[in-house]
Amino acid sequence: VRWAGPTTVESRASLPPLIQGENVTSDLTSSLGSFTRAVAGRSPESSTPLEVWAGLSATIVDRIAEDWEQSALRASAGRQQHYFSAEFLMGRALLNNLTNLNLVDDAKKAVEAYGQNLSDVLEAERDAALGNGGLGRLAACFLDSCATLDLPVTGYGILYRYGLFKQSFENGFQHEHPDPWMEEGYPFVVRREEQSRYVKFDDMDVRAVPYDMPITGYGTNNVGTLRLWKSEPMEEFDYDAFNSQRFTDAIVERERVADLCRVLYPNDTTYEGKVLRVRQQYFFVSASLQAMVDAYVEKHGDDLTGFAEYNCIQLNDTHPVLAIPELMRILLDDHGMTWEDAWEVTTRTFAYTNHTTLAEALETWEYSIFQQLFGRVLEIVAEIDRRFRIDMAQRGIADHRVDYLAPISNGRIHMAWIACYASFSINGVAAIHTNILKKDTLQDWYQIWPEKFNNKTNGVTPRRWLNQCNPRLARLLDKQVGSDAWVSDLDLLKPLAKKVKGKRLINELIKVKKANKQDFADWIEKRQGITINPDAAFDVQIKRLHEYKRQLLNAFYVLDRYFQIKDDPSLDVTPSVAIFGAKAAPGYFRAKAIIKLINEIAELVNNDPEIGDRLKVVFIENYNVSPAEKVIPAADISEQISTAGKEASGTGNMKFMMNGALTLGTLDGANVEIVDAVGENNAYIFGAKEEELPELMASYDPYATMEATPGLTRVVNALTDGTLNDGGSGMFADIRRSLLESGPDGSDVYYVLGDFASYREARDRALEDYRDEVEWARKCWLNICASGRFSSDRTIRDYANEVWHIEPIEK
Ligand code: T68
Repeated sequence: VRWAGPTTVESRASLPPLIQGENVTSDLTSSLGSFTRAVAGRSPESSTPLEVWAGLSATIVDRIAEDWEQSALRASAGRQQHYFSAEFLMGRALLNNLTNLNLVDDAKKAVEAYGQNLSDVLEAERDAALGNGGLGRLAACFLDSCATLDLPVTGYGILYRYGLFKQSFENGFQHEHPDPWMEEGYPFVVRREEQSRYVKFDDMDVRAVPYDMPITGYGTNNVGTLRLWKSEPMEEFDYDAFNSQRFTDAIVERERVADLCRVLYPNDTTYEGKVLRVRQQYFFVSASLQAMVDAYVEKHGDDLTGFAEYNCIQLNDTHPVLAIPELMRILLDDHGMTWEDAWEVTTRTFAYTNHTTLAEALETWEYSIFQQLFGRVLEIVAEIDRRFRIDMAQRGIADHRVDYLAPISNGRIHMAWIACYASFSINGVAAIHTNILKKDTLQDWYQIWPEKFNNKTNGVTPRRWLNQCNPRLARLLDKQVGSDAWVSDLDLLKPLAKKVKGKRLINELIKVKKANKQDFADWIEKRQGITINPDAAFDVQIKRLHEYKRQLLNAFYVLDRYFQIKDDPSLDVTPSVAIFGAKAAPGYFRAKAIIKLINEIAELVNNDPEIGDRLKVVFIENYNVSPAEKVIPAADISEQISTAGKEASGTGNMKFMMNGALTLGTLDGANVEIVDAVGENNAYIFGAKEEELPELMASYDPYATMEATPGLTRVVNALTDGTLNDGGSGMFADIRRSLLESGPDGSDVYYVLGDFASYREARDRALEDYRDEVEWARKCWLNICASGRFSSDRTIRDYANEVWHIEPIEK
């Protein structure tokens, strides 16, 4: 039974609930009453929706506590997988858990018994935004799949006090505000005081306290764990300092320790060499490894040579790569192993996932930072480096190559090189991305160790991204499949493709999309006061703001269309709404300029009566997991328009496909595989290809391209000719320079002007096709039915079979 949203509450009565009967509702009602009273200190009837949320959430934890304990016991009996990630972008938890436990209907009744409303209660929950974007959300989808597939996998990360900043628009400019996501209480994490560990830095020692989050699976009583570490002072309080009048010193020391976990760094693609960031990384990997090694010793004794038979660690990008020298340190110093034995264990333990080919994202740390923070870890890295150089020389690798690939060179520590050297598996996140790693980014490593390389195309969980966020479509799929089995086996949708000619079915699909669009229109009106026409085509680009993702290309299209209508006020175009959602890293000036630009274009277009419903622009403020759940089910067109070769995979593209939106995209990342799955006729592909770009760029003249493309000069000029106002910031002139000026800061390196004509043609064609409602819906249906390979269940099965070598736990 799933939550159908505030407008259409309808249970799936045909499906037997896991737990049946009146008793469940009355039990739940009485626990909800108790927990809410305990949290709020007043009756559930007069509690706020947030208090009822806390009461209901505590009720859920109460229900799963014993299954959780049993699952952890079973998992620790055999070989286990550990997922290390500095980010987990979990979003909301309550509805996810209610759905997994089949308690949605009972919860609704229980909440209503106290005169409250489940929709308001669910909407009161804050997103756990402990991640920046795709990388962090991928980690969250993976945990969901691992729990559903009964796999013994634990996630490890950091309990940030402030998640990704809250975004507001003031005068069209992005402003950032803190996001204290758990300060009003958060029942889904449990503090495990007795599992604390000490993490030592050369300049301070801190206590690491784990907060465990239960991860329920769908249709199983298996419950996985996400362990988030919080830093605390070694002692509760320094009473000596306090007594000797150094009260403020004692406080300052406490704050220094608390600082460690205070904030998630908001950069997604640029690397920043901040001491605090490397402290965070070391902190969570050291605490996690200590806990793992202790657990091993308790079970198997002090001989750690068999550690890698029972444990495997996936490194989510280079952020947790310090785990490599740290495991060496623990094995050498705490357990007296020889270097050779320790290295053998280490190199059989780690597997590394790369998420980007952008040079500016590669983490390298200044030697002096390691010196200041952890001299012993640096010694170990230096020894890895020394042995690496000998190893490479013996393999006959040229000196300059060895120097380039060494863990330490030019006074810096290269995290990706340590990862490649010490890991037994290296993977990219889409086929094209893995190929680029092999031929380009990591080519030397590929030449030495081709067998380490493998592809694991990303996926997304169909629980959150279809079953929960799109209950109308889910009900339609239930009917077509005959059960909800597709929720944990998305390949079951594949044979439904042959029903594409069915008139009734296609009409139902059209009705579902319409209702979803109406919901989104209502939601955005209430949230931001913008009125949109639900019959217009919803064209959506939601993702972090980055030049390579080319929100600018989209914005230029909108501006061009605006001018076309102004030139010919009777122009007959398919009405469309361009919907954006994006946060820019606070220090990324040009990304912020593009946000301001889109907001200015929205001002211009939305307030021009001559344009009417033909074109509207919506910028979803403070885009996050929850707003994504609102807009994806309502989308008609999915914008995936990165410069070919730049987007490692993309995962939003998969969520749109699952919800019946058609991809408008370049042949980049997982778009390539989406088109392969659904067929070229059911997507809109444009633009220069990855293999064509080097040659194109070599002779590229952005100015001449602009002039040769009808309408484009006017669009680019609008940046600076007074059409659009950047509030005197100079931002729009900077955008123009980035396109037209020569030199490394200009030159249109993301080929925006070069791809414009081809993009315009493809988007025009998509909008034209949109007019044929039935034909369009058929394409949507084929996309939905072909989306099975983009379930994270498939991705996780591949990791489990090919890299982790783990089996579902026996129940
Ligand atoms: C994304 N990377 C890729 N990085 O851009 C995307 N980076 O193509 C891919 O689908 C996704 O990873 C999952 O594989 C990121 O999201 C970050 O967020 C990030 C954060 C900190 C530092 C560097």
